Amino acid sequence: MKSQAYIDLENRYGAHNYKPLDVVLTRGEGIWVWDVDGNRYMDCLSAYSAVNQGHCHPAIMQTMVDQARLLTLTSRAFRNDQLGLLYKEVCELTHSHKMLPMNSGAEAVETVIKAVRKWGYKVKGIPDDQAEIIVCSNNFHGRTITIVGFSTDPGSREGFGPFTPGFKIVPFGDADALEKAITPHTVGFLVEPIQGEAGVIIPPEGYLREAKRLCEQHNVVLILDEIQTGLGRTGKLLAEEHEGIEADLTLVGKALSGGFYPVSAVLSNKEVMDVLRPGEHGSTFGGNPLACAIARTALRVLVEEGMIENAATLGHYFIDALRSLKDPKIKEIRGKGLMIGIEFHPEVGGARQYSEKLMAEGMLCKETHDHIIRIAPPLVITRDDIDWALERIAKVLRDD
Ligand code: IF1
Repeated sequence: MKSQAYIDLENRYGAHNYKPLDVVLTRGEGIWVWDVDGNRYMDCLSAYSAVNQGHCHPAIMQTMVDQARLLTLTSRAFRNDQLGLLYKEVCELTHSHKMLPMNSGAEAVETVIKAVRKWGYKVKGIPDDQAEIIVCSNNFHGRTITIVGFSTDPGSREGFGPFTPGFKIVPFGDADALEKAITPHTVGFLVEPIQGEAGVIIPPEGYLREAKRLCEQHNVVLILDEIQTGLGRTGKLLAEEHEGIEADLTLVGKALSGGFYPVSAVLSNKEVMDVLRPGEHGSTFGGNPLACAIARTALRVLVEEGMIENAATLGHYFIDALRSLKDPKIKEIRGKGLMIGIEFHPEVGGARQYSEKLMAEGMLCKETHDHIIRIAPPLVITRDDIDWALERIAKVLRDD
């Protein structure tokens, strides 16, 4: 079948909760994907940073096949020979002392909300049902009712109320506002080190360090959502490293499996997770042997194949080259590592047109919030690949 036939099927039988580009992909390898008509594209979204290791990484694929032949799911009623090994490898790699495995990023966020509230009641001594968690405006932490309830994006929350109470919203990047929002009932501060969906918004230098200091001062748990920024995307294993801090709780997901399987986790540097007792939290698939085996290899190749350092080096190269285009339509180029955003002036008429023009040139990107194009290729990209992309970006902007 050709692309249109697949598009017709999706339109006829599928819920319309997305507006995807009309490209029907059938194969991926490294930074490249192919559509059903045989056209090749550079994937500059990496499934929102879930494919940092590149599409269909052979070593991760082999692990998945081998483990799938052995044991896929036991439930946590029994133990398995992959979970403890993943715990050890993740905790040593991230300097964490405990890990709780889940499946989607949103489930990791919901897990941390439960854990930090219970820590507030049992350890910090906050009156029952009075726990407050501070989040930032323009946040994105997932799509559950509780999470969209503290979103400031009307499109994420309209029509889904009533929402979960107990959240306060402060401007991102403003440490004074954070300090003013802390009360004796505050149990946690949940924040993305760089706001991805908001358009690759990077906070002022020192903001996260000050947030860490304020959290320590007021006995508030600092929770960094590294589901998108983590695992090499910004040129460090975790984006917190750019500020030389360690969060109390860290959320990871997406590339934790290299795009092969939903795997997420809450990493804990504090006793917070010890408040969860047997039977108080879990999930059918959380910590299953297939997920754990895949995650172990996904982390191993990320480190052993130098992907993190590559993201740092080539991120600088890519951002500098984009800035040197000096195109008057571009308002700002933002980024850290290979997490890059190109913000256009509103007068150009929105960024979607550039997603579509770049697709015609063989590059798949995604616009966000009308005026921004996100550029986030797999971390296995080479300098030559980036030069290939730069030629096409320059052409699209020139021919505009
Ligand atoms: C969609 C956005 C990105 C995340 C952060 C938690 C989650 C995400 C920082 C939840 C997920 C995904 C969701 C996906 C598109 C993508 C996305 F556009 F929605 F906002 F990346 F920016 N924290 N982000 O980025 O993880 O439950 O999805 O596994 O909903 O279309 P999840």
